[in-house]
Amino acid sequence: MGDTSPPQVRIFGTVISTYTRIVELTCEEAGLSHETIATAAQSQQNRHPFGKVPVVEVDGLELIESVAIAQYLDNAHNDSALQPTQPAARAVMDKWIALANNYLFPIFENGLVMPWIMHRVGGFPLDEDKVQRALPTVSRALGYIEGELSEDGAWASLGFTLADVFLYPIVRSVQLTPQGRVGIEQCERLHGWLASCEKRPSIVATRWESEV
Ligand SMILES: N[C@@H](CCC(=O)N[C@@H](CS)C(=O)NCC(=O)O)C(=O)O
Repeated sequence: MGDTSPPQVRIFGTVISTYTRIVELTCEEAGLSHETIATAAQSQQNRHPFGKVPVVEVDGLELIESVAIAQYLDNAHNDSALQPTQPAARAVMDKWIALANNYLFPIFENGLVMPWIMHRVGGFPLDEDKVQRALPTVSRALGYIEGELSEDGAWASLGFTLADVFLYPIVRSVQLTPQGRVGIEQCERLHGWLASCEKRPSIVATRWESEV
């Protein structure tokens, strides 16, 4: 008989959201049942003070901000298995999560990913000018990641950690655009890392509808 108990983690977010997937991925890695309740970021239903998703309910807590959410789930329910204990390794992981959130996501999302989502999902004409303007910065960011992976393996040298959990949905959404796919094909290490992640059950279980 199937498990009829309610999901332990309730995720309020948009279904094609990068950060909603980051939390879903963490749940899968921790073996936690979860459900995503479709909630638009800038809606009255959304309880994030700055209109972002996801917002999460778990263990009687309401949590916001994906770093806090992912760390809580891993610490409370997964023996912190996604976070290195050695301080230097931990600093590498934290650095890549910060780079992902503060620089990579805004660069990729604003100039490339969102124009394509607005076009493909929203049915609006593609903002070609915006995409073209963003491409040099997107290329530089991809080149930086590739350089770091080539030099010493960067976050990927740590095994699968929360850095992978954050970086995968962010980079994968770039790969799902035509320009991003071409750019990533030129980055051998980054391309290889994405391919290796794709075999992981948590990644398979959280695929976006557009990927299937
Ligand atoms: N700092 C937030 C960022 C979350 C975020 O940017 N979510 C995006 C969706 S992937 C969002 O809510 N965008 C809507 C908006 O900015 O209006 C976190 O870590 O949870």
